[in-house]
Amino acid sequence: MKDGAPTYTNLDATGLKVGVITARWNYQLTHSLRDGAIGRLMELGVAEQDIVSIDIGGSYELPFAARHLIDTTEVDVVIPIGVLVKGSTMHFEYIAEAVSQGIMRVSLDTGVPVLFGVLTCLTEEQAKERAIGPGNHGPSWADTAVELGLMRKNA
Ligand code: RBF
Repeated sequence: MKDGAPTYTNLDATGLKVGVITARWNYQLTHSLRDGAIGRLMELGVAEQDIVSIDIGGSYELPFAARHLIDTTEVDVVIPIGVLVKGSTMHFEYIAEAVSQGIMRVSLDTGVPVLFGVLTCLTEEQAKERAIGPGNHGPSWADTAVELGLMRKNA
């Protein structure tokens, strides 16, 4: 566990329904993050049939897809997953800003927690370190999702 990362205890996610949305851009990284998140969700007791996992095009589409999942399924919490790598144009800045604002808006508008499972990296190397192997952020997103999902479900 890295310094500064929160630790959680007594997370029992039995019965929790979780949406996972994965962007296909940088798919080797996003799918590694997704697998890390889903593996941890199941360790915490989420049943396979209670995980709704869909793929979408790129990170920009994550807020819409999160809203769609919330409106059409019974998910208690959503983990949107994307990897943005800074390029030589302004796309990175526009997409990162829109996605972070959009995700927060969906979460507060619907009352369903939606995490920020988006890596915004300056280089591919940074992205790999955070998506593959021991630095994979997916499992810690799963911990956060379960904590918030239970908060809402048990309210
Ligand atoms: N989507 C990502 O998830 N990660 C990226 O690094 C990324 N870079 C992009 C760079 C350019 C120049 C463009 C045009 C799109 C990029 N996208 C990226 C896709 C974006 O999130 C979205 O799917 C498309 O713009 C279609 O709405």
